[in-house]
Amino acid sequence: MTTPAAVTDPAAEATPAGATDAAPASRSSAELIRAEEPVVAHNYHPLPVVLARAEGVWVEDVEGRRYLDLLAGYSALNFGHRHPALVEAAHRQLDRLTLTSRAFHHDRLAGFAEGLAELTGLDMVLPMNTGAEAVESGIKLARKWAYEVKGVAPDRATIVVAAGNFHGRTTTIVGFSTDETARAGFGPFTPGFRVVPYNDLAALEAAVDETTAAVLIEPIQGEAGVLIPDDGYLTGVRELTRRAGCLFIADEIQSGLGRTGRTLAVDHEDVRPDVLLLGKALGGGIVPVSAVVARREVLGVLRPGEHGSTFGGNPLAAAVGSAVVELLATGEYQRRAADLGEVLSSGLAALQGNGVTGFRARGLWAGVDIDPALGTGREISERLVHEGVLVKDTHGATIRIAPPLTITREELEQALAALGTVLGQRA
Ligand code: IF1
Repeated sequence: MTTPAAVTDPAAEATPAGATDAAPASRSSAELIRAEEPVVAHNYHPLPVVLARAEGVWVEDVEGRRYLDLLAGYSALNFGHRHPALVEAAHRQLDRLTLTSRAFHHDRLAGFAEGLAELTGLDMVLPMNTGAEAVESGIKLARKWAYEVKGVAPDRATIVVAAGNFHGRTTTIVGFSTDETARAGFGPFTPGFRVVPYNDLAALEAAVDETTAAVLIEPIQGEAGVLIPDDGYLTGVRELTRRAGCLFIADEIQSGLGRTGRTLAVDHEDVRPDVLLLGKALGGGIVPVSAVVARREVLGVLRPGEHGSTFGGNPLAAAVGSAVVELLATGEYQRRAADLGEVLSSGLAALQGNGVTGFRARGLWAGVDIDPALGTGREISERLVHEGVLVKDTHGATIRIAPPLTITREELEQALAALGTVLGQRA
């Protein structure tokens, strides 16, 4: 396919620093897309761009076209592509020690856990790799806690979750999804989950009983279209779970680590969950790093042999994770997300009625509903590629905007202008 020249970044050199090495393939974008078809599983339908290098907010395809990355690896790239401090931390660690397994101690784990506990206001860290692993680990932890501390009868523990959830792709997790595409064809599923409507405290109250180990929710539902619950919902969940004697597990894998303008999305209501699930940006866009962070009385129930991971908490992951924690400890990224979030929201408000039928935004994160007359979310995303902007649709006519928190005001305005252009075009 032929894509017109992407938006150019006037501040940048022709190619990002470090891009002088020979291209790994001389095949064109079109050839590479065709080459994937017979050999790569079709569990995705990517936009037709083939990226070869990136720096900061900008990505570049095989033909040298540049795009503003407004997806940021589903928030795994909160600090942009190849943030210098994170790349340096990774390089330094690559030259010293990369993997030990947890059969031995290593010299990076204590610092990582101390930093993360301090950043989140909790006590202990269970390091894992992917988000789904952190969620699975949180589920196991809640059940263990329910049997050992709460005294739930053996094998009777339940976990209450919300409709519209997205917590990952394992069989247990898709078993309590309400998205038929994610779930259908993958049963039989793990029992022990109750689904209630999101943002509905009365329904939650009715679902919680003496078997309940935990309530597991996203403080903002990402895949559902960046659904922000009413003010007071998270406080209500905190109070309800405390009263009911069960754990509050917040999945902040997507909402956490600066995205919403605070370190955590629960910070907007000054709420501290018992268990926090983190992932994505914790690995700085370099390596998969996730974690279960919790109070000592909770994580303390896990003993040797009961849970683990070959790669969880490895030296490279811990070094990068520590550097991420250091970036967040400055507060700079949270401030940027809050300030630029206002630019994003007012830009989207200006498009309201001009192709945008509604939007939900917090910090540098927005779900934007597009007038279906203008095309599907997918079609809008494809047209934005031609304007040099990368986003991803969610369900139906909603697109998701989540740029790196390092984006400048000018770049954000450029992206909003591109959206305005695309919405002004007729399907
Ligand atoms: C895909 C969405 C984003 C998550 C929350 C756990 C996980 C995720 C709140 C699992 C993962 C992903 C995975 C990605 C698409 C994506 C996503 F569209 F589904 F909602 F980010 F917007 N909890 N989210 O959002 O983490 O195991 O993937 O590391 O392609 O499935 P993971």
